[in-house]
Amino acid sequence: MADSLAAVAAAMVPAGRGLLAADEDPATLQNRFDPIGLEASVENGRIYRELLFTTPGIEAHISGVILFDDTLRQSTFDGTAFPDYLAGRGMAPGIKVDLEPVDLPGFPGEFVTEGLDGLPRRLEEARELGACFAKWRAAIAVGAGIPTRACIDANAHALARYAACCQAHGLVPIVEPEVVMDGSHTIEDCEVHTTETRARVMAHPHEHQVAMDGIVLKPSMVLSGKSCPAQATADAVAAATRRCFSERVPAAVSGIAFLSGGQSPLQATANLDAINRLGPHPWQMSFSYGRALQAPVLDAWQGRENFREAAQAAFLHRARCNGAAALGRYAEEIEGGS
Ligand code: 5MM
Repeated sequence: MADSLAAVAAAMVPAGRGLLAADEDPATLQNRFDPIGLEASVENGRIYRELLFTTPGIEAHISGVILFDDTLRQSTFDGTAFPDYLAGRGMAPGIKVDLEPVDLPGFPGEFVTEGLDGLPRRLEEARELGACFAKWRAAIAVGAGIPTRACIDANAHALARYAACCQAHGLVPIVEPEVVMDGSHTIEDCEVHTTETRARVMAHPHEHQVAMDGIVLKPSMVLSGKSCPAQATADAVAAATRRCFSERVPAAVSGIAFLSGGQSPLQATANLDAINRLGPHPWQMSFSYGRALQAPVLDAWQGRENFREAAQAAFLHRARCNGAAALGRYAEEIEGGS
């Protein structure tokens, strides 16, 4: 079992490819659709996801797709279940299994992600539906006096229990500790909090006997807070991110696939590229982007069938740029030609 988990995990982060996070819950999907005036109905969600998944050539850059529970049960227009469709094109299907972050009692402004109750049953069902991996996101907020050690530990503990449960049910866990970008904190503050979060998140799986070669780590990059007046350059982001993760994440971990977390699509690509240009490291350092891959697609699509091809071209282009960045080979010329 451990071997096959390691093989699946390695296949999720191969050289020059990364993951598409398309696991928005209905409320988040509505937020994404609001700017184009589209209702996030079940069918509109299905149509949009079909547009993404059926983009010609996308499998050259996308190794897997994280799905929301309802999408795992949906099909293409001609009746092929999405997990089968994705697997048939060499893209691993996975499922978001965390529920939502809820207030952490006693710690105002901090959250802990729920979803452990009933998790074994949900994982079993997801596996039967074709999922080969799962995802759980912990959101660590930064502000005055936060994050606290209690918040980081509560989330790290839940992530470890989730990861152990996934592996027991034959699914690779994506472990996603996100130090949230909202706020006016500096990149130096972010590095301190990301380092502490990484250390605690890496300690708990070990205690819970999680096989490290059977997980994919999905962290946030070390960034300036969104409203910090001094925004760090890509080189500074890369240096701080590499300091935080290089040599401190066990080499056995199959791969690191960063989230975009509210960076613009171009920033997310440039930062990933700068991280990979800083020389060799033990794992693939790739992407698992939601907004940074999808924002240009939604802009191009506008919810209109006649813009479908333009939307798919925008998706393919962004995926190609990020695939190049995962190898440290992104260049402005690539942006120019789609
Ligand atoms: C696609 O968004 C995911 C689910 O978000 P909700 O729980 O709000 O519906 C999210 O977890 C996502 O997988 C990651 O945060 C990465 O997305 P970004 O946009 O940060 O790259």
